[in-house]
Amino acid sequence: MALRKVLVLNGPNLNLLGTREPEIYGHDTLADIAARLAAQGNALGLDVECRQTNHEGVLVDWLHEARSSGVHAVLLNAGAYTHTSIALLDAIKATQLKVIEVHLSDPETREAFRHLSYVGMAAIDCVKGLGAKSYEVALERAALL
Ligand code: CA2
Repeated sequence: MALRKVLVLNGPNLNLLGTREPEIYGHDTLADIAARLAAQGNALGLDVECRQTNHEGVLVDWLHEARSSGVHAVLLNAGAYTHTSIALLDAIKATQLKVIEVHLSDPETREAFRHLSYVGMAAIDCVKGLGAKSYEVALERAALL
């Protein structure tokens, strides 16, 4: 039987992980995180694919594609689009995907402009503030869905 697929979508500037602001985002690169998630996915019987884009519309397109390809769940760190994107909110609602919101930091303990999450208005769960481990906890939760 085919493995259930989990898509891990990352938004703007997350390609810079591990290069700047390690006190907020840690030392791991996105490639490090992707490699660990792939191994964890193997153990959980999940096919994990990680992607990153700096473009809002690409995230919307990937959510549409996830819906039509029958993805089991999406882990979504939309970066700053989390706090601005009604388009992402609409896409999550329209696709009815099981989306788990993920953040390395805890936006609610940071600047006020990070306290609002449009993604969170449609996501079924949120894991934040654990650094790279946020993704691993989110993947464990996705396996239980
Ligand atoms: O904590 C998170 O995961 C965030 O989604 C990260 C976003 C931020 O806008 C959200 O409020 C919370 C920013 C990602 C920027 O990534 C960088 C990586 C390395 C150096 C600088 C920025």
